[in-house]
Amino acid sequence: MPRTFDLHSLTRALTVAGLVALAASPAQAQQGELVVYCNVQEEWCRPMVNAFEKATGIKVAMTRKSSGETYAQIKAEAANPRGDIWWGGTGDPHLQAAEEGLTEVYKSPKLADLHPWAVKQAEAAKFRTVGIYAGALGYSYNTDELKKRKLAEPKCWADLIKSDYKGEVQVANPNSSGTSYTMLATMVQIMGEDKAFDYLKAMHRNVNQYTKSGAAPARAVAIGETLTGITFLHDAVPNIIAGAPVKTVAPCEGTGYEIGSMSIIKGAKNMANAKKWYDWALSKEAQALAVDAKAYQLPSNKDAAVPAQAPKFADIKLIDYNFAKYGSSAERTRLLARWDKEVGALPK
Ligand code: S7P
Repeated sequence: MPRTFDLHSLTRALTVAGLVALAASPAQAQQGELVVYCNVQEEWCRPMVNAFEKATGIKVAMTRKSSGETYAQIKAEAANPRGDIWWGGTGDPHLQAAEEGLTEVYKSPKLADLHPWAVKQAEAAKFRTVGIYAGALGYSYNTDELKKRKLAEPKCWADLIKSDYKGEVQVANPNSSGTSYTMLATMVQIMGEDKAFDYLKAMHRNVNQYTKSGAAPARAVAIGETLTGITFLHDAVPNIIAGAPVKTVAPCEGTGYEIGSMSIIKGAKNMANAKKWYDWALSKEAQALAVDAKAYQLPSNKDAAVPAQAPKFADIKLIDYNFAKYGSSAERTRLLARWDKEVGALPK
């Protein structure tokens, strides 16, 4: 008699086999997963993910985007969050997300190990974010290209709107890029809002491209695609170390800075693992990974070594950047809308 196909027994057998396989699977599967939205350069995101997976057995799915883009994604996904942890990126959009309730309150036991500026960032957001590094804004220029054009060394923001720099300034779009929003908010704080917009309109005549990513102009400077590029100063350092003909400028009028931040996404599906990442990322061991990744920000853990090549705040004329104001939802939304209308919309 032919054997009959017994669906019930087959399902039971497969279920048992599945359970056995699960019990025998490596630590990774048992520890679950984590979805990381990473905003620093890919070269730093990747080793962070690898080291965390190794330390915890948690499987990480990571995507890299710019800060403004990640903020917009988290907002769009708020009803059904797909990310767990937002690691890195300029502090302003993290503060905006905190104010809008898009991120989770968490007081890490590691807060005690951090510099006051990183804790201040957490307090400003009622513990919905925290500082993980700091870096100053400025620009870099290609020394070979400068010589070819027989120009004097630029030193100030004012140099970037001179007619000699027509088509020779590159900067990101402040909607996608936290770097560029920091520049916009910096100009407003240095010059006052109307003068800042006059300056940005004048700079628009010299801009060859508004990139999506904030660090891209530093790479374009290194290969001589543009004479100058506005970025965080630390984003130009790897190119200088690699031997590119590049110099950085901490502008004479003064400049703003970022407190790179980290937040847990509200409603994270892997909440316990998100907290594990959060505590781990604040440790000196995790922050030490930056140097190998050629990331030269100032770390927030007091015991983490400061990379020798990191631009020193003591050498830079820093403004007293008002993070609470320029990271507020109303101010950030309003300034970006004004930039779109008065600068982004101008013909090239
Ligand atoms: O490259 C490092 C870095 O400059 O990138 C982060 C930030 O997301 C800037 O990128 P976008 O301008 O593209 O958003 C900074 O926080 C970090 O220092």
